[in-house]
Amino acid sequence: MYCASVFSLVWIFINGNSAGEKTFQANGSEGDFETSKATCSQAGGLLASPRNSAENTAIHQIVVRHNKKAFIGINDIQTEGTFKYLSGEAIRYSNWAAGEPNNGGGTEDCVEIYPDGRWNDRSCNEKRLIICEF
Ligand code: 289
Ligand code: CA
Repeated sequence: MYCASVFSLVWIFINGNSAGEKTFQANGSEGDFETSKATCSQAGGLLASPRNSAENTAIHQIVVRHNKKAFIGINDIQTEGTFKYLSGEAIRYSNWAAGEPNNGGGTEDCVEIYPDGRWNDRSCNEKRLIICEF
């Protein structure tokens, strides 16, 4: 038990990215939006949900490290054009790429973060790097 706790702390220290109270982590695995949410939940966390630029930068750095786009915990599944966190709270911070969100093809209800840190609305069925926050 003690070894496992020390290992996790060392692992977080080496691989995690912190912003304020949050630590963001990825282990390289990928999944669609539902799988990403479930994976983070099973790990005792939440799909990474940036609420300010410091948190977005921490997530962005993980995307660059893995060279893989990632879903964030924001979507407009319930009401087209109204983006909300997983809690149902409407977002107040955003970092959309130019021209986004565009609901391309009429089916883009999830949000991916690009290697430049900007956001794009994208189909929830794509597979993306899973980044969790703790
Ligand atoms: O299927 C459309 C997506 O691949 C993306 O294509 C372009 O990058 C832009 O139109 C994006 O908005 C879109 O999500
Ligand atoms: Ca889009």
